[in-house]
Amino acid sequence: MRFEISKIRIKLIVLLALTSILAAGCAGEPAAEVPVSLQEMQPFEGGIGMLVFSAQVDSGSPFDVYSLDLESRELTQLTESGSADISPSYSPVGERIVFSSDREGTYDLYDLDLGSGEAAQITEVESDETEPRISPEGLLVVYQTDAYGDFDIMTRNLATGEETRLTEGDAQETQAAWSPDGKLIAYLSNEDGDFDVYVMDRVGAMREQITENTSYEAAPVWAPDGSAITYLSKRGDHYQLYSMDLELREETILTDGSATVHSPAWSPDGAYLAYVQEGATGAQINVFAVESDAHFLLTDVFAKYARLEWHPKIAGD
Ligand SMILES: [Ca+2]
Ligand SMILES: [Ca+2]
Repeated sequence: MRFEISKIRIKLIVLLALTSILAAGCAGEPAAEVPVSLQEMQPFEGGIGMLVFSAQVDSGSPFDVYSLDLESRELTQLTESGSADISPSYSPVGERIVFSSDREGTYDLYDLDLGSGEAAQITEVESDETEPRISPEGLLVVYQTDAYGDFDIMTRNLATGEETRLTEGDAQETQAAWSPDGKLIAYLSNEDGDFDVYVMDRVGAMREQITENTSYEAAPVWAPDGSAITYLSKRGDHYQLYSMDLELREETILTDGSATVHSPAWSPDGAYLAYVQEGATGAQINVFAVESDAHFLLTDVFAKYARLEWHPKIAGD
């Protein structure tokens, strides 16, 4: 029975990360007046780097981990377990990926060697471990677990297996993301009733609330120079992308409100922000180019895409 309850709970949380952002129903401001149609968007011509994400390419198959080479536009399927393989995160030089999979019944963390293609199981517990991200120096993986009854953030030392619980409250703490210098972790908590973005240090001692509003935030990620945190917030019909300048505490909206967007991921040089935009028949991956302040269409296949992450090294780096 506990298994069933756990499954329902993980569904709620994973859905937040994946597709539940599609969940309907929200009062508020109307959508922007001139919607950007995916069909009308110009294709992205930038040809550097690699994206990793989980995707469901047809409704009969589970989510698997894929990479997309931005130069060749080659899509490579990296996992094929018959189970849901979600939330991929690169190691600092990109030779490995940590991801979450329910192939043993509940979600656990796995370590995929991209050279051999072999995935080694990292956690082996009854609870659900999801949303892993490897620290910038490669020592720790931060992730969320429901082992304590609600979701909490933990780290695990990838060499020793030592685990540290960073949050202990009754609220849901989820979707942790490292600052570029590895000193801080951004995460979500609903301790105020709705979800907000918070920041803590890597042992959970110092905490600071970053957003303070009644809307739901999700999926915080740091700008590569550490100056801002980019996240989703639902203040009208759809989740939109926002960025908070951490020094000025000024929030900027990056998308136009015409469709639900999710899964933001910065390129390592901070020039581009990739994200998923939902359409009527599926989703596409878009790229926001900072310099031109313009949005481009990256993919040409409609699928369910989720949890993008840019390869940490750009070719020639
Ligand atoms: Ca908690
Ligand atoms: Ca909020």
